[in-house]
Amino acid sequence: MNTQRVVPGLSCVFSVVLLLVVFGCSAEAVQCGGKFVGNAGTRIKFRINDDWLFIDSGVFRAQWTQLDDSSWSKVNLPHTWNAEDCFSEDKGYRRGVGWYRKRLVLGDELNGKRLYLYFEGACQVADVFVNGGAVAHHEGGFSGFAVDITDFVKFGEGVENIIAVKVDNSWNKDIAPLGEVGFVVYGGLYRDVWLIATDEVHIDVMDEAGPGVYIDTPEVSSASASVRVRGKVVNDSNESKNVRIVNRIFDAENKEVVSVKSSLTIGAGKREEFLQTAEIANPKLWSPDEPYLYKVCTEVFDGEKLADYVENRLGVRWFKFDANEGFFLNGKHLKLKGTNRHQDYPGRGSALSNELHRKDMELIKQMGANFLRLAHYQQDESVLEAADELGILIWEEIPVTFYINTDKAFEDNCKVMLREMIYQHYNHPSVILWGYINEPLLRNWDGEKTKKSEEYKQASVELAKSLDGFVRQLDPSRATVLAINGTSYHKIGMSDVPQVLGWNRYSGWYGGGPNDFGVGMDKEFEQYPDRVIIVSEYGAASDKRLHSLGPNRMDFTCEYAQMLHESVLRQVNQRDYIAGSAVWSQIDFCNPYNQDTIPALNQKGLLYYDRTPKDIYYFYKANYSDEPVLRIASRDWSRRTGTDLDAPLGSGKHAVDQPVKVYSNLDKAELFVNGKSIGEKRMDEVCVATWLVPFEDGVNILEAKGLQDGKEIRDRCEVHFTYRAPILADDSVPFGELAVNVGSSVQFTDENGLVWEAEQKYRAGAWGHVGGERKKLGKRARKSKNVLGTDEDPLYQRFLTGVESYRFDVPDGEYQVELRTCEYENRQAGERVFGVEINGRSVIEGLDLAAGYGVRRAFSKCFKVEVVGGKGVSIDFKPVKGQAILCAVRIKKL
Ligand code: GCB
Repeated sequence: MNTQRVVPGLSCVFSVVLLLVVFGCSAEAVQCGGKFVGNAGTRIKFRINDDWLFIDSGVFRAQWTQLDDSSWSKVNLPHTWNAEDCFSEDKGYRRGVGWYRKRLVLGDELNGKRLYLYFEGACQVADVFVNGGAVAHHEGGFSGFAVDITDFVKFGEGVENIIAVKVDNSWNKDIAPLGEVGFVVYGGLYRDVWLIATDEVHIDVMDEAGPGVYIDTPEVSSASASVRVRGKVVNDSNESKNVRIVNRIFDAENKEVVSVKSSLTIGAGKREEFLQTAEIANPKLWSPDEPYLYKVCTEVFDGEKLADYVENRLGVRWFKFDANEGFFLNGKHLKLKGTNRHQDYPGRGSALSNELHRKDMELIKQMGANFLRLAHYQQDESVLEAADELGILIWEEIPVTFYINTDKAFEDNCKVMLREMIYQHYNHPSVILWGYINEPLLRNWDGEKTKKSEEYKQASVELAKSLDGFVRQLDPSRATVLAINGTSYHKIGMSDVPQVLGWNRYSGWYGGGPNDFGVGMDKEFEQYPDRVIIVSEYGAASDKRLHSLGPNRMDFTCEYAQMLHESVLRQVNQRDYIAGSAVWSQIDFCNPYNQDTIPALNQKGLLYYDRTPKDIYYFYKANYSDEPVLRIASRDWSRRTGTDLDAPLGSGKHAVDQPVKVYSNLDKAELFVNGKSIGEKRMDEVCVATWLVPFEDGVNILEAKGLQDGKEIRDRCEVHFTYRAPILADDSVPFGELAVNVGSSVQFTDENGLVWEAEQKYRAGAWGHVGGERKKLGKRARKSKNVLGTDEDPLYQRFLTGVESYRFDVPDGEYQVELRTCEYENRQAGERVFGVEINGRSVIEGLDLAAGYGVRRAFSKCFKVEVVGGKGVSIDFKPVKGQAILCAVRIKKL
């Protein structure tokens, strides 16, 4: 392993150069109003992400300096050990201990400085050792923490310091989140780690790992803003010091706007607080449209010497919530157009670079959102920075979700998390809401939905009250919020605790229909007119491979998700008392306990997990963004099939009308199909217009055109359409291949682009099933439905049981028939046994899926069939014990 050397240069400018070039680590110099003012006396920050060693198990005394760690893996931070296993087929991921070690050489020049390790996040319990000695213990996986290592380190060329960190993400009853929470509690040092060196006189680094300087604007008008700067200065020397604190405020062009000074006497080894106020005349206000940022530079002088220097941002803005009219920013009404974000990323888990965090924020901004809930935990500093810079209002929360522990230790830990979150992110003008609980009555820690005892309910309310009061006291300048998912929270008195009530409302997904959304919200408003309401979650999951012309609740088709989002947003817009809404969620994310059409993924994102936008992303972009948007919403559905049932025999391939939506914020658009206009349409109030497109067999080129201020805006996409004759043996439409998603009302497109059509009953001349009952795997969304040994889960998750036969009235010739099936119940060997005959010839005998393959494991087999005498293909199921099961079938002309 490389040893990292950390030596400050003569000035910060030099240290950057030297460290980057010579020692390969990165340092941040201090800069004030465009010029470097740091010198060897001021703070230096080194990012120490590279060259760590890692072992994914508990090791006896891994902090020992002499430990032989040569077999450990070399890793760079950010790092998590759960990036892959959270997607494993058995629903689990490793929750346990991992150890990290790093060797650090500290130049003699650092001797006499105060030295700290700053961890932006370690999930979820961390024990930090330096040179074998225990230095710190931190609980909570989502906030930063600082560790004073000054008394534990050695200096000098060739002298290695061993930093060892034990990280443990085991389930811990005293630390939120508890149990099966719907996202991954990724273990590891998954955010940046810094070494900070300060003078003995310095702004406090250990103050809940916050910036040590806290800025707010108690009074703001367009004429002036009063700025309050509070801070904590530490004197770690052994003599009393008189220090001078200077705060300079710079505008976005780095021009000094105002400065204030004060002095403090700080006893040896003591910490003192300062408070200064400054006025900014005619302040430029911060808003999502114009996220104007000032900078507050804090200098601490020890005599004439600049001892410490930090920089913080300042956004001047004020806001209020109103129960009738919603949200106001800087005196103007602003509907919160929002979304939710989890922090994980394919192949990396939670260990994202700052650049990847930033990219997500840019995608959110590009969509036009002005509001984001950081669900369900504190997120990376770079996320908050991006929110300030891009102009996205933030709801940040701690990870108390689904279930609470009624013990005092749990509550105490929640308070630690709240304090850390508020201190660490206090200076971000984007933050308007601090959250502390999400749906605590939903589940038990083991993920089951159990009825909660009165005692538990009461304890939840008490916890809410205690946390709410705690937050109000720490930061009266923001509003408190919690999220509920039903009226049971009203009954126990929880809904009146926060200043803003978040409603997670999945009308049309987990139950009811999309229109129940508005009905339910109106009832709320009528009964509780004084509550400020925000819709904190709504949404529907979708899978790019699933489509339907008649979509249904929880069928995972893109069409159902589109319909639901369009309906809910329309209803939100119609109601002024709804302060705003946040889609669940911006991006698909990993949840090992979700076993939907793609196992271990929550598919309610507007973007796929790899960040490719779904069609529905453009619905929001059209509604939320001021940029011109014109998007044909059929990229996700680029392979279609259809039949003209009235087509006479021998009449060849027909065009078939199917709906295509365009999302646009232009007034109107014209749609062209294969070069021909099929008409102009006005967009409705949520930016949607639908055309019936006559799809021809083969590739169809769709083009949409519209005008914005005289400028033409265009979009183009291709849809491949396969025409299916109503009579399969019709010579004028030669038969090639037909695949069926048996037992399902939706079509499935496999990775080769083959469409497995929705199921139908047999009709003479055509195809379909005879007998059988449609069933699906798992009764509820959360029940395990993962089918092992395949990625084509939707083909197996819905099926027919008791099917008698499957028929295809194909013309004479040679065919390949593929049958797919799977045992879906916990059956013992011998409980379900059946055979299969094709055109009277036995092809499978005594198939016992449970015995031969196990439960929920995909089975498929192909057979050759010769069709003669116009008899078509009849696949007949012969039950021996129990009923036959068929999941999918495919027939291909050879
Ligand atoms: C919720 C939860 C969220 C889940 C979401 C869902 O109500 O707050 O954590 O991920 O529903 O997808 O079911």
